[in-house]
Amino acid sequence: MKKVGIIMGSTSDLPIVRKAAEVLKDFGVPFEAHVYSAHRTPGEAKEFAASARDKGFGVIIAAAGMAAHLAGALAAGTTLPVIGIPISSSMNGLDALLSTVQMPSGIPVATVAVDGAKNAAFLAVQILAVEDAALAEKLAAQRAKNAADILEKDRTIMDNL
Ligand code: RP5
Repeated sequence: MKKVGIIMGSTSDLPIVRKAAEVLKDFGVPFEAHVYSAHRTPGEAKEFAASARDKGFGVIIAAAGMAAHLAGALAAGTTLPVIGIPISSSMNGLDALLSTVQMPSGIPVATVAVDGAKNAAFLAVQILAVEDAALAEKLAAQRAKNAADILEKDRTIMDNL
């Protein structure tokens, strides 16, 4: 199976990024995490993007806050899909959301919600599941469990009012 690369701009992003790693672990998807910054370590970020496909990565998750250029910078250096997580380290994450999502044509970043690390991981799993039937089955099972959990809550909601 292809690996997921999880890149964060700072270790201060770790409390959010950890949630993506937990989802990937639940699905048994291999991943590798790094702290590379578009601004503080641009050379390492560029090298990671340039070599990611040859190193067995299938998708990259990039988390950054403030002037969040990391996902875009990685996307500029690879044709692998890049998923951006805007981190709410200032302005409730609105600065990071716009910095991550507003990419020029031809260099997309699939941007999830502010601090949306879980969905970044789910999307990464869905991308890998395009070519992996066993992984697609795990996703379907997870959706079914989600639905069952909600319907169970529906059955008891009147008792809680
Ligand atoms: C971004 O700036 C990082 O991704 C982080 O969200 C934010 C603040 O970084 P630190 O100053 O906490 O290292 O580059």
